[in-house]
Amino acid sequence: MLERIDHIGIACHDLDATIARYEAVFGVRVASREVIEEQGVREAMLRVADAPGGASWIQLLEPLRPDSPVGKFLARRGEGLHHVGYGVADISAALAELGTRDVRVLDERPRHGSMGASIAFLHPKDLGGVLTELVQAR
Ligand code: V0V
Ligand code: CO
Repeated sequence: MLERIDHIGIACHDLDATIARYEAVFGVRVASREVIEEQGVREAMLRVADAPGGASWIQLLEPLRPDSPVGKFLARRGEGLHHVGYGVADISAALAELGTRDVRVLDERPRHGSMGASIAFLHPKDLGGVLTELVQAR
């Protein structure tokens, strides 16, 4: 089911400042910036590498409002690693399969994600404390 690591999501208070840090430290480039209202985030995707299965990304996340997943995470834990996104070939098939397993699927149907992807989340308490995202790239 899991084909590769698509991205890691990092929660931050100041998106522009954090982009500048990553650019300065690693020389990585922003490939995409979006506001994704449904998820309550303003985000940027920074390209890590073009591996054979496709690039992987650092996703920097700033909350649009305090009462959002990233806003609550920042208040509770501060800045840091928020989630891991795994690439899947067919997210609807993956969700159907996971429905028969012992894990809480937070999205019954895929949602709109960054760069035209389809995404769905799995509960961190069922996966070693790590919020887990499935990503079917566009
Ligand atoms: C919360 N908890 C986490 C966590 N967020 N643990 C690990 N990683 C996280 N990111 C823990 C928290 O410490 C609490 O544990 C417990 O879960 C309940 O936390 P809460 O603050 O009361 O939060 P809830 O229950 O209201 O919501 C938590 C969940 C929520 C995970 C259900 O954040 C959610 O639905 N997330 C999925 C959507 C999302 O995160 N979107 C933003 C990324 P203790 O302290 O009680 O032990 S958008 C994105 O990635 C996009 C668009 C993309 O990639 O394209
Ligand atoms: Co993500």
